[in-house]
Amino acid sequence: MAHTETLIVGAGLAGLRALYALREQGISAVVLEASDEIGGVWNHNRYPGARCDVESFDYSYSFSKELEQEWRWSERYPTQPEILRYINHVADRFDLRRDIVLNARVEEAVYDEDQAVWEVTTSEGCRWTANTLMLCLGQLSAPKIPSYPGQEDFGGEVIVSAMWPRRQVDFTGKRVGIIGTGSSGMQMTPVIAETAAHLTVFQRTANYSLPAANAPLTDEEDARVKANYDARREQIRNSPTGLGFQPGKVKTLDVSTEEREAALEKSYHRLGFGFALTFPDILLDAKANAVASDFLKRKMGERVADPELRKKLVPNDHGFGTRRPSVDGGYFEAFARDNVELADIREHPIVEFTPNGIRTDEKLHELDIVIFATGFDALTGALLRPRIVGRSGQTLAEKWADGPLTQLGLATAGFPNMVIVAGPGSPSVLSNVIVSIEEHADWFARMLAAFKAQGIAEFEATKAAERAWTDYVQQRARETLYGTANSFYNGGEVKGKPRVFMPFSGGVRNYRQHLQKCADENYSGFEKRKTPAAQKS
Ligand code: NA7
Repeated sequence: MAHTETLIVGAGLAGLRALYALREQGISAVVLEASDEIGGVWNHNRYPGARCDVESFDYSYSFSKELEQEWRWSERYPTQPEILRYINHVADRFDLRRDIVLNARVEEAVYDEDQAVWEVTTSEGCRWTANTLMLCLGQLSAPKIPSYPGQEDFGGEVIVSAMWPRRQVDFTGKRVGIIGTGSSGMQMTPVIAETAAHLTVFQRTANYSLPAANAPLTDEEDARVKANYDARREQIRNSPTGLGFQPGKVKTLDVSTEEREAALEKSYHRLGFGFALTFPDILLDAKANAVASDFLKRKMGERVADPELRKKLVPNDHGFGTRRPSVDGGYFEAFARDNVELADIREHPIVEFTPNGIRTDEKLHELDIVIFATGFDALTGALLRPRIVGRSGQTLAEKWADGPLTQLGLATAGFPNMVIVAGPGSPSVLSNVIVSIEEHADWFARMLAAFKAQGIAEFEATKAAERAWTDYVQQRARETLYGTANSFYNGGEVKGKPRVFMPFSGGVRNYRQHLQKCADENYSGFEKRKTPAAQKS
């Protein structure tokens, strides 16, 4: 059985960054990665058209000035292959691979209360012990895969967007069906439409989307951003959602109709997600939200010529931003092609798969390939996949049966010496996640170094602190409009999942202040013990 001070689970953007941060603080660490490659979701989501909907300059690490200056992004919104290249470059440049173990899926982690160590077993039967367990498992990484009657009899191929095969999938001459119209479905639709003989998009809920306005990055733009990168990073760290622009300060209804329209028009063409921050109350006030929603519905409608199709493709059941919107590159325009068809499965639900395709209650859609772009068991899904056993044999799944409980999104009582990077209770999915990742990685590294220096053998979130923070997360969410929709933010889209709002909606800047206060108070909300609690009793 091998031992390290900290076992990091997951070699995605979070795991790599955590490894770097721990090394900087002189703490040994090993990363266990289930896949045979690093990269996390950027390794698995290889579907055509996959790209990040946060700008490349902002969706990148800030810890190294040299890296920041050296790396040259080619487009405004980076593609999946480019991000994966970046991640691999970082791993090489900072010599991270020597502490990464691939093909090591963590099946079980059990806390030994007497020794204050975690005992971890991988699917290959390898065993590790560590003083601290750091979960870097991703917030949108456990795919949600529906199962339909007759699915096993389908004669074609079924592909899950988030588990895309490494081989080239050739759509030429194929009849393809995509189930799901979130970011993944919307990104792949125009790309697959170009080569498929026929494409059917199965839509349950129409989604808001903004045009990506993607473009190659010119040398001038690259130089301009790199000359002022520090200021941009500072702006990001002090922003609501971790994006590199100044959010609007004046409320929606405090400006004239013309000014409002002009401001929305400007951000619509330039900001992608940032559109939500054109005015500060778009996600807080129903009237303000209606203004932004109506604007977008009009814009989306203008992209669809056919009036019947327009009615179906434009959302009518939720306000903009209450579910995650998309940033697309030609999604609506794709439906103007002869080979692209929309199947409204809210109106005509899927009844079954047949050997030849998918039958709705209206007709049989004959298909050769079906793609599930059906999203993820968000925030808690990946954390609950391994069997994690804390004090007194309690599993994390048992502890979180009614929803996640965390002290500041960092840790949960009853699971000493275990921390979570960018999980529930942190801004995670409501922010540019790499900002939250870096914040957590550095913060945890400093905390572990401080505890090491203080001779702390065991630290544990207190029940009072996690109750207070979880209530605060709910309170902040109630101040927003997020509660008006079922979404992966609140578990509303997974059957049987507790209906609890999970991410912290108070913003990146505000969250950072809470983290700082906690650290300044020598990590308040955590019990710190030089001797493990079990040894005392
Ligand atoms: P999302 O945004 O969760 O979208 C999933 C889509 O799949 C959405 O349209 C769902 O419809 C649909 N869905 C889910 N389950 C079903 C079933 N059973 N039947 C039909 N349709 C279904 O996931 P994405 O992968 O697109 O994007 C997630 C994030 O990953 C994205 O925000 C980026 O950060 C990367 P619904 O809306 O629930 O009716």
